[in-house]
Amino acid sequence: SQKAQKKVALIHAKFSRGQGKPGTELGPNYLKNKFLVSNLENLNHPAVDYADLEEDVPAHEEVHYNHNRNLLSTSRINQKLSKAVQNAISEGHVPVLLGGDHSLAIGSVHGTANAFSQIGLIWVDAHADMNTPLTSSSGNLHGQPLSFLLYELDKYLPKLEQFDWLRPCLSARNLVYIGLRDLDPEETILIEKYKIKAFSMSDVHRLGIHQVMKETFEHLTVNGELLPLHVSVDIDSLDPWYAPATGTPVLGGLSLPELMFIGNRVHETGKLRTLDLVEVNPLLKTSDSDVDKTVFSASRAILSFFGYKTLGTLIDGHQVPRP
Ligand code: EXY
Ligand code: MN
Ligand code: MN
Ligand code: MN
Repeated sequence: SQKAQKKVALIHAKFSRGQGKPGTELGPNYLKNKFLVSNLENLNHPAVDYADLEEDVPAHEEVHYNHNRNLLSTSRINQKLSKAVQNAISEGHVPVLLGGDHSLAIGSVHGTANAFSQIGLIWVDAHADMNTPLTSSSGNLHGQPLSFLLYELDKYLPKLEQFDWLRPCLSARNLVYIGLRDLDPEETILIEKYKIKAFSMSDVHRLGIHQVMKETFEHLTVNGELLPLHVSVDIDSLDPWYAPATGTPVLGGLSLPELMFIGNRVHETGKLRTLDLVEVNPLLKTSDSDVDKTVFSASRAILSFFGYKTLGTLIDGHQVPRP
């Protein structure tokens, strides 16, 4: 039998105020399904319900900054989330964030970064999520989490007293993007200026996903050792064929097998410390099969990071019966 492996600490992160479309707060209830839980068990990574976080600021108390909405609730819930992630890690678990919109990465990455001396962050997304409150045209905080997290971007952030608790915690050097295909002009400037490792969809096609992962791990290796990894998966990294029920779908994305390849390679390194799966919105559908497809893809994506392979799983003690 295999040696005991880390438990998965499921954090139900019911975020939706980082963007404008109701429904992402329902994501966790769909993502925690029987298929996910029973397969995690088979993979020797049993799941525990670790925390359940909701945005609880009444609408009339919400604070906005220019056109950027919901700073108070987003700050408060992320502060709680950061603590939950740090606690789960200190108890020896791997936190898995069931989102929720991508503004949850503020607390999630902050928690992981504060649990280790240095981490590597792999951001799998159609978008760069690197706007600041001054560059964002939408005013949605889910398009901005990295500007709150990176040391290098601190000087571009206006002073926001709601986020007094938050200090930048990650060097641009330790970030790798995979799947990019829809960037705002200032995001492209920042990626260029700080020489951020970014594999766009064209790079995925040019190199193949195998080479992309090889270069990703080389980039995140320091003094001969791969850094502890936080992987933030936006479901819109997938082509909308695989994940239609999401707020900002972009054609021309990753296939599910490519995303599962990313997950399998990360699992093989043994370095995964936190995983986010964000932006599933079960209300954004033209039919029920849109939700089914999206949840199917999201569940398999999560499982791939814990060793789920398309060839199947060897279950402890299972034998082929003989007559
Ligand atoms: N760049 C656009 C914005 O800042 O509004 C779109 C961002 C979409 C964010 C999704 C979660 O990745
Ligand atoms: Mn996205
Ligand atoms: Mn995103
Ligand atoms: Mn494992």
